[in-house]
Amino acid sequence: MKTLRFLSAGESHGPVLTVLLDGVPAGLPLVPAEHVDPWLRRRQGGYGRGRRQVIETDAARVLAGVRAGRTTGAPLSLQIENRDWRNWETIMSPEPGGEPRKRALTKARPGHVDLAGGIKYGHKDLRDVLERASARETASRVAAGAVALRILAEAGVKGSARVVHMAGVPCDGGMDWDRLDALDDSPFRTFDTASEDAIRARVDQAKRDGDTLGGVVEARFRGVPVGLGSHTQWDRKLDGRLAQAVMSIQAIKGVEIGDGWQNATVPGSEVHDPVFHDDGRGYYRPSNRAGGLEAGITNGEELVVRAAMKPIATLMRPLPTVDVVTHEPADAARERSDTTAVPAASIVVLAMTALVLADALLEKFGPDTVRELRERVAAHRAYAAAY
Ligand code: EPS
Repeated sequence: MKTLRFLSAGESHGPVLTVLLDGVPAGLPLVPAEHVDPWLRRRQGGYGRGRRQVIETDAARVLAGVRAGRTTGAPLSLQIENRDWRNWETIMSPEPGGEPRKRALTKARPGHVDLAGGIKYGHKDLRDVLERASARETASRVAAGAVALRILAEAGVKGSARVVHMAGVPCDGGMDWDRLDALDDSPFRTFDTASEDAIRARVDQAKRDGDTLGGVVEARFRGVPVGLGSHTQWDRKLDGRLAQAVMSIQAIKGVEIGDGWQNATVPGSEVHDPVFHDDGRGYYRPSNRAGGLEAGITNGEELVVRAAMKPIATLMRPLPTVDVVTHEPADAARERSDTTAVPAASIVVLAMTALVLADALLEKFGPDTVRELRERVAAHRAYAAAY
């Protein structure tokens, strides 16, 4: 992300998460309670979450870049408080010295950052790596992504996030832009309410078994202008940029654009989307197996990105591991955790795809202000339809 730049800092049990977003155009209406906090709440929700979410009530506070409800064009800084920090103040203290560290974690959890990160950064208290690897960090991504969604909305682009497979149960049920509220009403963020009982039963069983579960989530955007990204260089291709951003999310192990995996199994005549033109509508494709991207450039169809989430690595019935201090066999550490966080992951995937898409939008249209963005997108849409 070179035009819209995003960085964050903050540990899972530190005092705050800090978000920096550089390159936001001036004049963007931005009121955290209205535009950011609802997304933070959605990320906190979903069936299968642990007790931490009872402690936290995530809300974003603006530290820089907004005056009187509008962005100024200066770097945007947001802060999210970790309420749980009060319970961890001594353990997480940055001050040197003091009593030996409490709650040192030495029994590396298979599948988590613990062992590789401990070796890499030279820590024997694995908390020094796990605190930053924790999915708590995804609250920062969602706050930044909510701003990206605001930028996209100014350009006529709308995003959505849903779960299409969870706990081993398929729950696609098809996309329905007119019923997005139903996703907020579903504890699994799915339109397929008929599958909910089966998913709930599996999550409940996994919790009883001390186990965890994964799933597949989808982020989708409509109104995407044709021509974002580029075919000209590997690192400018938008599909590659999306995959990197989505793969960087904790526990995401697979990314698909459109019908990616299915398309690999059938002939090209059943994969590529035929093109039509209509004077009012411009170019269009009745099917969208490409998921809105051809050769790394948006083609004007809905952008569809799916991501596979592995089960969370902290198991209450732990796997065998080794204590990194004694080198003795041990049961992996048990930290309070979630049984599953697939519905939350859908919001994080939406946030990361929104950031990449907004970056590509700002790169193409180069606006300093939201007014310039709107004008340039409208002119480009007219050009592309008549092309
Ligand atoms: C996480 C472990 C749990 C999750 C956390 C991610 O945290 P805790 O140990 O404090 O209960 O709740 O996720 C969040 C705090 C969050 O806001 O998403 C982990 O180990 O990754």
